[in-house]
Amino acid sequence: MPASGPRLYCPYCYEGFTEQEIRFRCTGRISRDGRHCDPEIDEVLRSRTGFSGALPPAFAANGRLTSAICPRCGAESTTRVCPACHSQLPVHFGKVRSRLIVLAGAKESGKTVFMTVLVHELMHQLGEQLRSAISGADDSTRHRFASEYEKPLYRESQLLAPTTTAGMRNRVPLVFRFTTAGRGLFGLDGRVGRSWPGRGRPQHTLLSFFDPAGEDLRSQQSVEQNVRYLAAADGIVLLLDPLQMRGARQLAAPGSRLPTPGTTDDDPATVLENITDLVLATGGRKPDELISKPLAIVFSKMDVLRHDLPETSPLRRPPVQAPYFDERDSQEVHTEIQRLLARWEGSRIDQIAQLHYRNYRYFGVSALGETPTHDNRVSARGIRPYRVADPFMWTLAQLGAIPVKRG
Ligand SMILES: Nc1nc2c(ncn2[C@@H]2O[C@H](COP(=O)(O)OP(=O)(O)OP(=O)(O)O)[C@@H](O)[C@H]2O)c(=O)[nH]1
Ligand SMILES: [Mg+2]
Ligand SMILES: [Zn+2]
Ligand SMILES: [Zn+2]
Repeated sequence: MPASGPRLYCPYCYEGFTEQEIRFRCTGRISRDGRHCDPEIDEVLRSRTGFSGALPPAFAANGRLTSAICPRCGAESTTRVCPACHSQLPVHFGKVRSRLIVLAGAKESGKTVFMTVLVHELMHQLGEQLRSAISGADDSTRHRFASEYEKPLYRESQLLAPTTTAGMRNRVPLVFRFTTAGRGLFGLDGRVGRSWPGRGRPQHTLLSFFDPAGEDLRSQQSVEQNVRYLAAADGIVLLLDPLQMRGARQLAAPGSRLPTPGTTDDDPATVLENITDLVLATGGRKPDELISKPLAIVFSKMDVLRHDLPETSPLRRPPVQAPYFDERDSQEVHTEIQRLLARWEGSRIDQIAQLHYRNYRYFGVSALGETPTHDNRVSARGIRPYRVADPFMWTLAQLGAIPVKRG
């Protein structure tokens, strides 16, 4: 059978395949004629994800269908798995759009904290604001998010240990189902200058967040493992730590917890350069063409630099609370960061971005809202995020998944 149809990307391993190539996993239940398949270790799944439990076998069938008959035992199965890594695919996979959002950034730039706070916010206040709901798309995401991300940060007030390359498990992205109410419920009228598809009905989007270990992104060589992730990504959120920029570090509020001074590899401009080389390596464009993949360039830990901003800075005002993306507010933040880059000795960042990207935008966020304590715990005042949703909403708006309010 020829492999045809639109290319899909697995939200767990980011390999591409066609719908037809989707495989199934036997249920292991007894079939009508009394046969059944015993669970066994799935070597493909183990080598790709580290999962070493026993499961009934995976088998090939017509992946366009929602069920298939196991050739070994004759039982019907509706469990669809990725042909490349054998992860169980989320229920709506292939039928609803998936958006793969890759987080990138140097070691200690704040990726894990940012992702945890963003998802937590989407589950609570922000979800209400966007009239949306988010939930883990599989058991492993639900379990890992609650126990390894949310619990330490929100219940134990501990900042998370550096993400490591050694542990296989954290190399598997967390996959969420993000559901927004259709147009009718959004209550959008003349305020929003862009048509919005799928009126009235809920819109499902699968979101895959890959939170790499920063130590992976240090050198050109180790970064290459991430080429596949960047190639398949619909959007890239690059976290840069302003405290690794000489000009900004010296402006940090007294008493702020500063990151270990980095080498040139941790310098935000170098990080952007490395990522750009990788995106260029994924190909698909003429040598003189700009990269069109949306790139959100996010400066983290802005709480530490807030005191240095003028009263009128857009990075001091409360963020817009509305179920759409506010283009004007975002442009103002973008311009403000451009101004700050000069002050932080980071103008090179803007040169690299302009030279290579058609669609990039600057953001300033604080996941925690204030500096952690000296022993790296959340302050007694708790987590009070600032503008964490902006890069996410911009990326979704670029991908047509949420409405935009223009100037
Ligand atoms: N002031 C301030 N510090 C932060 C914030 N977010 C993170 N940090 C600090 O930055 C450290 C690193 O954050 P992580 O989210 O673990 O960084 P990471 O990019 O995931 O790091 P790796 O996993 O090593 O790549 C934290 O332990 C905090 O000390 C923030 O919003 N404000
Ligand atoms: Mg991390
Ligand atoms: Zn079977
Ligand atoms: Zn896969």
